[in-house]
Amino acid sequence: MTSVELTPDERAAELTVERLKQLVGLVDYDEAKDPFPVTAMDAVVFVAGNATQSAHFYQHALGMELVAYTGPETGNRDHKGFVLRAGSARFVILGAVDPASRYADHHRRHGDGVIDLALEVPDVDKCIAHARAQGATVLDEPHDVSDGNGTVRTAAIGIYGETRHTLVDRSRYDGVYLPGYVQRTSTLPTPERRLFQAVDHCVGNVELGRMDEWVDFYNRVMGFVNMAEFVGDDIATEYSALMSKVVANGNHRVKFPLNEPAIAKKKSQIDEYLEFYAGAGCQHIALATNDILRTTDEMRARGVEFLDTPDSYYEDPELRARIGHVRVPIEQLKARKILVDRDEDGYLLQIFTKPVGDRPTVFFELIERHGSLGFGKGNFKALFEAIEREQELRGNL
Ligand code: TYF
Ligand code: FE
Repeated sequence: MTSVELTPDERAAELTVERLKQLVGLVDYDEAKDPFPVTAMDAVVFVAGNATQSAHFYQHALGMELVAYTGPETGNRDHKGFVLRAGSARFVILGAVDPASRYADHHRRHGDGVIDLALEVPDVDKCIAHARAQGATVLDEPHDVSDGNGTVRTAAIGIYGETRHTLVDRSRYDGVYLPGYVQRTSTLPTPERRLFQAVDHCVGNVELGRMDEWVDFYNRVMGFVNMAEFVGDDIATEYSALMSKVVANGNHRVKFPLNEPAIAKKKSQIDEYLEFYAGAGCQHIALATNDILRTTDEMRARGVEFLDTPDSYYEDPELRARIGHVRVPIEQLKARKILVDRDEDGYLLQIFTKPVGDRPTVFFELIERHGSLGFGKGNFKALFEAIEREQELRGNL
């Protein structure tokens, strides 16, 4: 059994293995037997209609720190790119400068969204050889990119919709992000304590009937394992209007739930996403925090809008009995609309933002884990009712 080792990014963020285990729920596993070893998320890469202004949103509203930049001033006439950090989480926001940039087309089709869930891997060539043998689409062949700070080895494979996994080996590189980027500091004061520490999971919405294909892709091509939590027919038709399964890399540091629409009484929120994103894509990014109360308060004060949870959720005797004792009185969760769920391993606290762009597509989740390795299945009813209230306001139900 290989135990979990910290990446340089995680060390720089002063995370410890214990802390990370609690934050994102890690397990030990044997990396030597993994055909496609993945170390961690490298970055969540977004395309925005206005990256310059989105970078401001991520600094101000999500309290992230601006650390690197590419653009016309650095010789990149195609697009601007802003790199933001919070703990070990790295977001990259791309926006077209040249009207012929592929990011302009991406934005025309999908609106603001996630183009790349980049993964840090110890051996790009080994991963690509395995992925190719298993039939993956290799979008970018393994190659080196270098500057005065060293060399990054990288490649990319296609996943659902127009989304990709860029693979990055930065073990021979000590620049701020990638060659082509220069160091840049925040234009706004960053909060004294960061508002989140790590990416917990990234969810994909795929077309009706295709969830199992993508689960199979992650199993076969990327050696990912299925996690216990899934939403099947039973829950789907009753209230959720979606089916869901979760895949994770060997040590569960990288977790990808996959949703597909289900035929239910109402129009599925997944159909709404697929319609407005013009296809499959990333639906939400869950951000791990060790103080969801403070983070929620701080983000609300910074203008982030969260989904509403009715008071009746907190007054339900069944919920109260099921969740038992959590670290704060339930009234404090109720005041902030934070959801709570418990399973055999422990409990978790979570809350969801409204969609952050113009289209009803991408949103964020905050999650504080206390032993639970789940995704808040017990909250699906309350959560999906909240989403449907929003869908109705948009005229899409
Ligand atoms: O990642 C998850 O599975 C949970 C639950 O539209 C969830 O956060 C699933 C679908 C959805 C919102 C949340
Ligand atoms: Fe989630």
